[in-house]
Amino acid sequence: MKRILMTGALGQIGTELALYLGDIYGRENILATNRSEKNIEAIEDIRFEKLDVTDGDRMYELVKEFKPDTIVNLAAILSARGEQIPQTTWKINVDGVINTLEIARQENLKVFVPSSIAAFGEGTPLDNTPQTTIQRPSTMYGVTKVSGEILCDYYFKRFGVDTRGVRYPGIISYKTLPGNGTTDYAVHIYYEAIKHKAYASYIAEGTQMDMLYMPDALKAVVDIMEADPSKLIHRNAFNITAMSLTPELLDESIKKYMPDFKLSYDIDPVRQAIAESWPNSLDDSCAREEWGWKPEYDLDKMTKDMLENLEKKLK
Ligand code: AKB
Repeated sequence: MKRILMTGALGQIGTELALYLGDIYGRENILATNRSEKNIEAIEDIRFEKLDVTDGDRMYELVKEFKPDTIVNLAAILSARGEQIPQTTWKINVDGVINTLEIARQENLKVFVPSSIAAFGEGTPLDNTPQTTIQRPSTMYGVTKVSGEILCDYYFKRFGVDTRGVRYPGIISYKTLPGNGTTDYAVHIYYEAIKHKAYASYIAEGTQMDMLYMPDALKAVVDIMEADPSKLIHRNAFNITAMSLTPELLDESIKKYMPDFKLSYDIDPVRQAIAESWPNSLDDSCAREEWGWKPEYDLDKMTKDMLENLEKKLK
């Protein structure tokens, strides 16, 4: 991976990944694209072009001109927003992957497409969820993520396109807010801790979901893309996780640094039902064995870093 075109580059992961990849491969070797220009200042001097991933012609034009060797396709509508606009979610999340894969096939490019814990659902074993298991998601976002996983496998097996990817759990970060998913509460709790020393969680006590701190999510992209292909048995949709969290575990951790923090509950039934259909904890041993996945941040290390950085950002 030397020259990279990113889609969805102004979202929660994209803004940080653009700068991270720019530091490693050179900022002139990154082309950040996004449907809107909102948040453009977050990617500093990285080149930006407007791109709606459902427009394959425009994507191809940009590839012809920029000549990347890799496309990182992050453009996606997340789980909670996806339930409000399911048809648009299908178009953006699946057409974006198909357009990426078709162009990669024609131009011999590598591809990174992230999947999600949302790709699991009814019938999936929820504890220590295996790499390969039943996938019957209950959200449109989840349906599109399973489709993306299968499409990436198909393009690798049928056409030899070098596709790779991980299943992201909830990602916690302080630079750009997530775009209306189910795991967002685990980000909001830190913002509200700094602003009001209190948070009302829309996810119920005892609800477990996997999470990852942003620096580990970024490193995963480079590690999987640079991994020795002869060691990859799975290639796409590797389970990765750093911690399985509940609202009360976050509360306990925040209280270590802010003893007067107060957690309460105001449950959102839609997001609660989605959370209950997702794994409690993932088995990420395939990622560990095949390309050395090993997260650096645990809950308390992440909490300390989040609170310190949000204190600087919000005060
Ligand atoms: C969401 O909550 O929708 C996302 C995800 C887990 O993919 N953060």
